[in-house]
Amino acid sequence: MKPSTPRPDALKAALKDRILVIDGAMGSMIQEYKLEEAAYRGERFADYHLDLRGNNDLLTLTRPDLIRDIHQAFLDVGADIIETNTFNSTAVAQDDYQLGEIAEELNLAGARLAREMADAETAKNPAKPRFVAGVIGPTPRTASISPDVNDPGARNITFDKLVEDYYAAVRGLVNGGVDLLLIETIFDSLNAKAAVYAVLQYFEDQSIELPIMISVTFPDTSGRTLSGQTPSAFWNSIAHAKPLIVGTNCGRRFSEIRPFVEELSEAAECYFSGHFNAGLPNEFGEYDETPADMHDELRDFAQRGFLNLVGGCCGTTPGHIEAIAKAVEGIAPRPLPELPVACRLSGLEPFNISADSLFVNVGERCNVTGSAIFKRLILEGNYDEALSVARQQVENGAQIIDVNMDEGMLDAKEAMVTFLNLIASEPDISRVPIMVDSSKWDVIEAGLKCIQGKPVVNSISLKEGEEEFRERASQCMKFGAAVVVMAFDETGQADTFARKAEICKRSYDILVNEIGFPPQDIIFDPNIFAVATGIEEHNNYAVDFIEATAYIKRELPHAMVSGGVSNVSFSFRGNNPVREAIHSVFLYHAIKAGMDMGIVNAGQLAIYDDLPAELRDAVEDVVLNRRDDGTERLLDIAEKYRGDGKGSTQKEDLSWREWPVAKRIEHSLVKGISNFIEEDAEAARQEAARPIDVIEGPLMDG
Ligand code: THG
Repeated sequence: MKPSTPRPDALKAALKDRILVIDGAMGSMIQEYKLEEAAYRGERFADYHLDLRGNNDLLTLTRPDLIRDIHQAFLDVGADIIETNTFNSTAVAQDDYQLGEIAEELNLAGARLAREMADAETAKNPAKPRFVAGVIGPTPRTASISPDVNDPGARNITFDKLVEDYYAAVRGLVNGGVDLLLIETIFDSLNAKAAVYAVLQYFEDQSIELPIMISVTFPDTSGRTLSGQTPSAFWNSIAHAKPLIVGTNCGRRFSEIRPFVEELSEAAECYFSGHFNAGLPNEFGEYDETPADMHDELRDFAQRGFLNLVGGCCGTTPGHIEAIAKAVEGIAPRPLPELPVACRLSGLEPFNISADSLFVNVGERCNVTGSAIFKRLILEGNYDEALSVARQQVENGAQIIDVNMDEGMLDAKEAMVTFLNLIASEPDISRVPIMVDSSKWDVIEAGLKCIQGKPVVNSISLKEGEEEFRERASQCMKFGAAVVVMAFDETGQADTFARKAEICKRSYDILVNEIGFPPQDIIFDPNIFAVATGIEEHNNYAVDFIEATAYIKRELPHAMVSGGVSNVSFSFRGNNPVREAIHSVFLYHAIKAGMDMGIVNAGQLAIYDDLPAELRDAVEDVVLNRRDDGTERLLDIAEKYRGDGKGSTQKEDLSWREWPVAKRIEHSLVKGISNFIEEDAEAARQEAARPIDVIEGPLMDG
């Protein structure tokens, strides 16, 4: 990286010092001029074959005088940052006027013009430097929402096209001299992730770095983005950009969205901004919030310590910005929060895993090699039913869903994309993060391009050498994905403790120390292999995994450990009760050693303490490799527990319903049984002196 330039440093210094002010609306200011078609065309487009009225970004070329005046008006009332007139200067947006090819030129010209204005102002008063934010708009298309209500998996823009267009926009803005890049008015986090990808790729290609600002829109009072994410889920999706500033703009009036703005401010680890509309346009297309309204609301918000940067969006005039600047004058800026280290994933909702989190269940069933049913559904093209496999897992407690389409008979890439796009339109599934599972990198990449949340890549490894490993890990950083790293190197899969430890350590050093991968986003998988196979060399596999887990948790700070739990019991295929017992015993010991998460059959995990003692002891001998004849002894008793092979060691035993109510509640909570909870809570309330006693008594005990 080249050393950063003086202006970004001055911007950072100013942010430390005070609440900065960003300008108001460009669009609604232009509207005030009531321009006719001829004004938009100017000389250059006088004979253009399409109407150009409304293409505001074009005015940078055809009416630069007017754009200058607007910039000047906002500089005059004290704006520290002015925004380039480039909201629609992406090829896909300009294509509405068949002007995609001048998109980069619009960015370059927009940036130069704002640069010139800001520099002239700074020259007048060097004590108050003015900055230029290069605006990167949302485009008229959404990458994670279908344009067709009858076809929820359809899309009218791809991630790749967005990256291409954003990349050209960024090049124009940077060449025109902007001080920071502002990805704004975000409706769909996947569009924003494409913009981030383009920016990071451009920085990498040019060996430069500029501050990034990212600003999301709350279009209604649901507390979600248009694409359905909560504020903190949104933060998790874009945090990999390491923005200097995150915030919100446009959308509803501040008072209507304040709680969501506060949630975002609390989640964001960087500086925080809000540049709000003067309300939504009323029936006459006018904005109702007066400068005085915005002054009072934002003064209060700043005083409560939420703001580092403030300004206006649609409907805000220089009058509004003057009032807002006065409102925050002298108020201390929001201090940068210090949040605990965590792996911060998201679907529509955030899912944060930190050192004191409980074990995380990753649903294994959406896997064409791991489930005969799922495979049949996908091969038949029955995606509706396939979605219900995903839904069931979430209902059964899966906190992440693994998706794997690696199957010879299938175009894995296409199946992955189809399934993920369909999941995106099912809020009860897509509220959880996705784990994209494939042995083919192009399938993983295709999957990542469909996911607006922060997913997990499953997996990368040193199998094909360091160069490819580094390359894929850096890709994950640009996509904003956590990553499963298999204990696999150039010579093969690690099967002993020593090899597992050596490979994980080497992988960690490359990731963390060489390429700056966040260690909390690394999930090691030190290989769960089947035990009790009859082959003596396999007997210590579970022990080796458990010891490797302890090593990773001890020696590789913040990294997590996962594994495919059902692998361990492959030799008992067809005998599910025994398989579940093996999983339960394995997890009991692996979790004690520090295992953070596992790919499991969610909802089919037996509870260690509930296993019949005989079975548990026999399984434990095998898992912990405690005796040479462990496998034979387990085989001897396995048939007794087989049942119909499908069933579970947890037979529907309702004898607990006879217990006292407090014990019943405790039982339900521990087992995650929801069927009786209303009935029991009500029974407990009737027995209790006060309702709060139910909460503080049996519920807390449970
Ligand atoms: N590590 C990582 N990823 C992984 C694995 C791993 N992904 C795939 C796999 N291993 C984890 N997922 C499964 C899914 C299902 C089964 C095992 C592992 C399984 N299925 C039954 C069987 O094959 O007998 C069910 C069959 C059926 O229902 O048809 O055991 O280790 N990083």
